[in-house]
Amino acid sequence: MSPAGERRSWWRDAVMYQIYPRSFQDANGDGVGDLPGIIQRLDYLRALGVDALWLSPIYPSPMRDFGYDVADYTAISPQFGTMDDFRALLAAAHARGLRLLLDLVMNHTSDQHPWFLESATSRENPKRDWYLWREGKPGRNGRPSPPNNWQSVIGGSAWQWDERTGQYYLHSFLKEQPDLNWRNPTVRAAMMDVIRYWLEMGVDGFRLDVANCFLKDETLRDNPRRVFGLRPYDRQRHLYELNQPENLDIMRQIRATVDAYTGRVTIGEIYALPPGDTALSAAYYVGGEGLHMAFDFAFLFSPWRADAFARAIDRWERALDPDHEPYLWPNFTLSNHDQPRAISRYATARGEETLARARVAAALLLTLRGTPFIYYGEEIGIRNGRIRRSRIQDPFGKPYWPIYKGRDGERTPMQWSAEPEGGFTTGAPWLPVNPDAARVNVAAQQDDPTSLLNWYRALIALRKREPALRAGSYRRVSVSGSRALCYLRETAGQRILVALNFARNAHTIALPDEGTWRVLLGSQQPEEKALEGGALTLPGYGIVIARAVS
Ligand code: TEU
Repeated sequence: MSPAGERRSWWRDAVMYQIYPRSFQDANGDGVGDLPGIIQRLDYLRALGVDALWLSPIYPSPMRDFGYDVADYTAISPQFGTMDDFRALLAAAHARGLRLLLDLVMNHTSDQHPWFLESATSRENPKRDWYLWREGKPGRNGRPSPPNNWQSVIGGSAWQWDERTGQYYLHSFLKEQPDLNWRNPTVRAAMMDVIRYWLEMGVDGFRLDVANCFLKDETLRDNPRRVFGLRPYDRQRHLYELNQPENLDIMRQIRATVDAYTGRVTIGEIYALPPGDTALSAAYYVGGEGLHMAFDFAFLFSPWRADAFARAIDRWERALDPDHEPYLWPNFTLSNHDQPRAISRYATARGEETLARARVAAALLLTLRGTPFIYYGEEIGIRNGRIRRSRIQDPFGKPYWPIYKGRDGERTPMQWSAEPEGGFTTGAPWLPVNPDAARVNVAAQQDDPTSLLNWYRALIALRKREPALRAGSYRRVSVSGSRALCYLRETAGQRILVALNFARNAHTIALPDEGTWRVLLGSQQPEEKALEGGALTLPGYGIVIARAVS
């Protein structure tokens, strides 16, 4: 494949939309979102203008981690529907020009997966080596202790003792999520079959859960300690269970499997938290015939400062080196199902100001060089839910309460209308619908030209219309401390200027002095207004997207 041919592919031009299926639309009244519900909302998504949907896991699962504990990789959870529903969703999405990506959770399975159940029966079982079973070390009182000091993300040792066979197994996450042994070629082959199963059906690609965790140090060395951190997990440097060099080989194998089919895409979730250069970790997995894309989560942890965002963009741009062949491509994301929603991270005491920030954030996300990922509800300004302790569902939310309340807040139901339960369900929702649903909902924003929803639509439509916004280079013009960021997106024939004021007060920026600029979209300025060269004064939270008029 020629690098030039690689430069234009649908996923580089696409706007992606993440659906957390439990919370999107419930069609059968059981309080949990489902596939028929998603089908009902495809026209909404089409009108929003997004190009592809990524569904968080929909496979059969005991739901200990709400689907990130898979019990069968090639079936659909009855909670979400049937395989016929899935085929219907795929066809209905494709009929509307929407592509569909699945979430593949392949670092671990559920402890209820038949592979693990078999593996746990005896040390001699042929599937024993599909997981990471190890002898304990001799501990105090003759009791065995874990093979090394690795911690699970949720807390406590990553090793679970199994009484029946007298060994430990590794679980990087919950103990109900045993890690697979990716050094075993049979495991790899089984997973490639899973990938081909969905590709054959017509699925357009995959988001790969914790793609940098699959391989662990072969000799299980202890991680060195760090002094600071909330969880025991944070008080280690993860040298030996993350980012092992051989992990890239697996990504290459996945890429090769996917590339046997045309037009499919892979996006790796690279589990890397600041401090540390998250962009470099992510870039590693897209270089050298690795994945098509990887997430750099820098924006999820960025404070509300123009210079902090500018730095995150610079790091990502630098890590992905635009001159690299094959062409490496960034992506940007403000929110997902694991971190508090952006609008709430950036909220101030004033509702109007919070909304103004959400507009600036959206303009940034949708005018950068790189595929934008929108998290469901972001486009209408769903806030992070406040979940009472008794209603906490996320297992990650329990051990560190009240310092860390888990991830339910960012997973509350989509707010469709002012109807009961926000129009999400006719039953009792699995997580409470935010109390503001009567006011903040799709129906209320649909026909309001000043709504956040219509701002997202306008930005997405603009990105579609203007090649420079999709494919142009990124060049920073100026960054004024915490307050304002201005950049150019340029192709050979087109130059677009984006100026964003992150502050509540007006701010004046210097425009690149060549030519005149015509405003394409802006928060305050009327459209199509020409800007003089020289200086541009942005009102508080002002946004200008303008094209150079030659
Ligand atoms: O996330 C991995 C991960 O980084 C999170 O578990 C993170 O530690 C947590 O959100 C606290 O910040 C992926 C999935 O996105 C997540 O939903 C799953 O729970 C996890 O893997 C295990 O599959």
